[in-house]
Amino acid sequence: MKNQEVADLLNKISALLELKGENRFKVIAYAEAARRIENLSTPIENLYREGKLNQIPGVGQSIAEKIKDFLETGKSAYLEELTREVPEELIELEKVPGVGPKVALLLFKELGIKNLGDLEKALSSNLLRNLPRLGPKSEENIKRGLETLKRRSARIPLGHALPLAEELVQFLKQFPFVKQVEACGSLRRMKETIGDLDILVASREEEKTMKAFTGWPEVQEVLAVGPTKSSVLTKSALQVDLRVVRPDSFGSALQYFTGSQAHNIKLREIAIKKGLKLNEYGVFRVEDDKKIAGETEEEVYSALDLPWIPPELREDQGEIERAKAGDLPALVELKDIKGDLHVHSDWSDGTSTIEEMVKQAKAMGYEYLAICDHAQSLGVAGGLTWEKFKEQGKIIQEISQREDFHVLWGLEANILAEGDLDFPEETLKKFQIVVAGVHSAFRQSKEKMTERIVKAIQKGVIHILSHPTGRLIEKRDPYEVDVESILKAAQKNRTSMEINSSPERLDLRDLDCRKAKEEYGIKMAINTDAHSRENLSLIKFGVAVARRGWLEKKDVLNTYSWDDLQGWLKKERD
Ligand code: DGT
Ligand code: CA
Ligand code: CA
Repeated sequence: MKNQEVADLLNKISALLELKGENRFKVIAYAEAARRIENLSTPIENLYREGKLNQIPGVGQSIAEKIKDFLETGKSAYLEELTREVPEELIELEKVPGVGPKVALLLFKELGIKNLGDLEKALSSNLLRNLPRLGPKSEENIKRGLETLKRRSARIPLGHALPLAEELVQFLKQFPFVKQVEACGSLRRMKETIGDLDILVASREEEKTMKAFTGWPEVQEVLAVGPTKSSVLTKSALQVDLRVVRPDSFGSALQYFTGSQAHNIKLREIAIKKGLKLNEYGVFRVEDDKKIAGETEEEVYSALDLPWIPPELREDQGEIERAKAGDLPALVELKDIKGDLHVHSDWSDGTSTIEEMVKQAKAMGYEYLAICDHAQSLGVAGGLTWEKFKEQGKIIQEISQREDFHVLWGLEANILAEGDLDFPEETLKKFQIVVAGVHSAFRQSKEKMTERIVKAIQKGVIHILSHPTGRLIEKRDPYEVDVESILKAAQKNRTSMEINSSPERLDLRDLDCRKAKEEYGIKMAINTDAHSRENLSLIKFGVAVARRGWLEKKDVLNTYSWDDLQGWLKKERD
């Protein structure tokens, strides 16, 4: 089905016509046709074959020609003609607050500015103030506009967005006219970064809901207010879109605005094949337009003969096919987690005592906790010598007995530049659990880094490889490393891969988790790497990554009972 592609093409043409300063009605006609086609319930190829393009509301002779050309050749001669006059990149430029189509064209014609980078350069040399119709004031406006756009377009880590979303949901719930509230979009799918926040409200009082929303104390700027949709910018520069629907459409709207878009497109195709129409208002029979579902999400999926699909899977990565076959994975849940296998204490660079960490773990309902402080080669993090570790081991044993709780005596060893570890294998084998990871010399070549980690794994003493790719989300790229080679070595040596739950790491990432499980049968350990007792609660982010990686309970090491875990840890030493 090519409806979306055709709609994108028409939207692009509309934007370029506007840039060229063409007749307003023509600009609107293309945008309107795009909107109609996007909401069409039949594949546009079929309408074309039956000679019925003209019957789509808003599609006249001229637009029909453009669609025909695109469907026949896979490209558009008209678009190409337009882009010879105005580069497509200018559409991006127009998004800068204060720029608009006229100014964008002016910037291009006078200064050859085509994109945001060009604009930034021109601004830094104050070139705009001398242009006709602009001046120092417009220049200042555009400068600020560019800053705003840059802030707005950066993706926000899930760890920052989730608490804010939870706060907003609680805030809205206190109003009696708000019947239901839910965060949707990429946040509900628990993606590691969030573009903007999408909030859905069920209410019969749209106006009051909008007032309540724009009155949220976190709001910095109201971007748009409409009857059913409003957008604001928070003080932390996150854009929030809010939609209001009637309660009987809440389920279908929740489904629609949760996305992903790719997942939704597939669902719509299934609906069409069944003679149904699916949109944010409900599921409708095409023949008589009768609504057959919409109040709950379960109902919507069920109308398409599908079981409810967990939001974390809705990325069109095979989940719909598996759902059809009744073969969806039973995803691991937070309540399945029985302990944390990688935390630090104030013996190295943590801020809580071992006892505080243990008390917190008990309060969370865990059965076990592994204290894995840094070792001597990591001087900056207060790494411990073997003597110190021995001393700590005794204390851990005492606390374990006193608290009647399984505390594992472990360490987080460093994989040094040449693939060696802080202590010889014989010493490492004395610990109950060995976690190891890269903490220095990040800038090696890909071959060197891969070789280094593989060599460390092959020593056969590492139970868990911590933060396997070393990335810091939106801050530091993963170090250059061949993940496949590491997974291969891990499979051979029965080493577990960590899913580091720290929201700035989330490492291993979702796609690699799925690969590790499906292609290598590797067990993952969802750890927090907490350096304080508060941070033990970050485990939920690791669980989200695991779920996005299709992991079930049996794939996750720290869902094991204490007995099974001990068995696994010992087996690794054979
Ligand atoms: P983000 O914000 O970039 O992290 O990603 P999402 O998935 O939250 O995307 P967003 O905010 O643009 O839209 C939220 C959901 O609404 C999206 O996942 C699917 C649905 N949606 C939005 N616009 C469209 C559209 O034009 N067509 C379709 N089929 N679905 C859409
Ligand atoms: Ca979003
Ligand atoms: Ca949005």
